[in-house]
Amino acid sequence: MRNGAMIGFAAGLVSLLTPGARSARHAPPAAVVPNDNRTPSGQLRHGVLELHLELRDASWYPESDTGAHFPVYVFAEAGGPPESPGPLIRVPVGTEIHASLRNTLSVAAKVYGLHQHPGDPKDALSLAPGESRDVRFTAGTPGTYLYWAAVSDHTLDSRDQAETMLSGAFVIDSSGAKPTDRIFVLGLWSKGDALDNEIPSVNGKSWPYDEHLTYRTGETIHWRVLNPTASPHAMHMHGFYFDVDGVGDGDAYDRYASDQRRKAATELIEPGHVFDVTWSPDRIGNWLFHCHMVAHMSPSVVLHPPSAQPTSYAPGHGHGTADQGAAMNTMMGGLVIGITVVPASHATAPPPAPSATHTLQLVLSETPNKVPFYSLEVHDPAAPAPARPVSDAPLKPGLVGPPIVLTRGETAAIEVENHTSKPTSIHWHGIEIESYYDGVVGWTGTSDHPSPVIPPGGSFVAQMTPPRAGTFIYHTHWHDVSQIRNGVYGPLIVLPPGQKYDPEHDLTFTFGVGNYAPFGFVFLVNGNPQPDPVTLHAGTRYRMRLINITSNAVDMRVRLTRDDAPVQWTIVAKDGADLPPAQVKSSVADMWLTVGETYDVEYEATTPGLARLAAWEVAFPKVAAIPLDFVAAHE
Ligand SMILES: [Cu+2]
Repeated sequence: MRNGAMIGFAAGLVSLLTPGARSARHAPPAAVVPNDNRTPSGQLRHGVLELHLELRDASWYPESDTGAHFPVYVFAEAGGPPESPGPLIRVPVGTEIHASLRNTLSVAAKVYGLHQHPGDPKDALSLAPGESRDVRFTAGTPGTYLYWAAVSDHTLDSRDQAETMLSGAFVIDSSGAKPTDRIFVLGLWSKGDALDNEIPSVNGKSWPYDEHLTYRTGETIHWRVLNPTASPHAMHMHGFYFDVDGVGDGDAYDRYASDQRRKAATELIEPGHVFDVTWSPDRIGNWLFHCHMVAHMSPSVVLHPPSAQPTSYAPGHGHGTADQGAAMNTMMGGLVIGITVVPASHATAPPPAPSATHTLQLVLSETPNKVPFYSLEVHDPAAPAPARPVSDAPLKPGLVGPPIVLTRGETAAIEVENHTSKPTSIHWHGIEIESYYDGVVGWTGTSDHPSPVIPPGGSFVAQMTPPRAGTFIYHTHWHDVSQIRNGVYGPLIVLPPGQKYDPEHDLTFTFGVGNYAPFGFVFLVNGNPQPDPVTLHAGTRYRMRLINITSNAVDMRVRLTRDDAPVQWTIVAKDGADLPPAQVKSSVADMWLTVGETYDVEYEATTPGLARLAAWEVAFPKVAAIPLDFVAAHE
């Protein structure tokens, strides 16, 4: 997926070694101004947009305006400051665009996407150093598009270092539309191929220095999310679903018919792609929309080398009010958007929380110097403890927590007891929960009453009344990769009222990762790198709950095969939300399952035989697979 070729920008390398050090004989390039994509660029008169763009050298400050900075190439509007993302091109359908492009760089560049949409994605304008060119075209079909440039022969998904910032949004509104949406252009600066070498950002800044959004309950919100980076991302919303209204590949856009819009809490976005969403918050408090890759939601190692990091990294007070700054001690960084939902002006006080009728405990403990380091138990008086998928065999550690089973509409109180030596916090992924219980320490809840850390020896009672039956996840929201790679997660299953949990026919496959001898870094199914076969029956319909709660497996593929060919199954739910009838159909059992995503599928083998459920990441050669042995139908 990613091309690791490193570009030897001499100036960049010098500046990386000694940030900010440049020859005194030259003025440093101007600082990049973060672009919130709210103001279209150019002059629109009588159906014609006059637009003058330049490619410029600039210094990018991903965090504070006085912090670490990097030499980059960016777009600018003539006479304006260098911007990241590039100046917003936004016009009504039918607009004629008259654009000029000037390359002020000392290197040649190719500019893509400045043409009628849809168009040929390979269509590029080549500009020698110092060269200017004019283009004229009609905007094209309404939708969300990208324009971008490279100073090499790299494609959009292999750009590196300074050229990764040469990206901008290009939106064509339908006739008469009054834009009230927000546009988020994802960023990923890199200095090599490893996740450790990246600086993720949104609209030109990294959390917590990016913009924080405030909405009212009941408001209808439209967002456009654009990914001109070299990596896929798994964009996850805390506490709410969004409806995916349309998707595009940057050059062609597909607006879904209303019965084909999917509900999602996590949406995969491939390099060069876009998606548009609509959502509406009905609960107040602080929330997040972020990439679920741990590497993209943690402080960038480029900006915060481990040697310089205190054990409890606090991003500080560089953005927003002092209160917000204090609330941001969440050890997050990068591709994270903070959202605060306030009551609508006419809002009445929320009804008092119902008292819990279902009380259970989730107990975290540890076994130092052993694998698994962490072990999780669920004590639920309402349910006999399901067999924990763990074995004493030394090669088969069970790095996964047992399922927690709740009932739709029933208030549950889950007491998380931390018997480990490390602080933690648990996030109830996908559940439409009150903000305070959502588990992002120091952020969710409110600034006066934020979600607390669960210290060693401490406990926290998370209360929730799930409004929806489906497949969810509980997992650590402590941004310490060792917890997510040591099994501090498990399936969270919500059943309709009256239904009993039936693990014979209701199967959960939780895909995770671990890193331990003798396997090294491995994929796990239900906590095991080499799980034992499961015996099932032909002629019986099974529900299979598929969960990706790895650390960074954003482009994970799942396939159910017999005789090496994928079978047909039926997808019935995504992220815990049942699919509407128009979207339920039989499909080939070969699909993406990005990190933080869940899917429920149904499958019935018509004849006995061995099947194999396998998951792997495109860029990573190891496969996690579980054999499913279908025996003759029950008599
Ligand atoms: Cu990401």
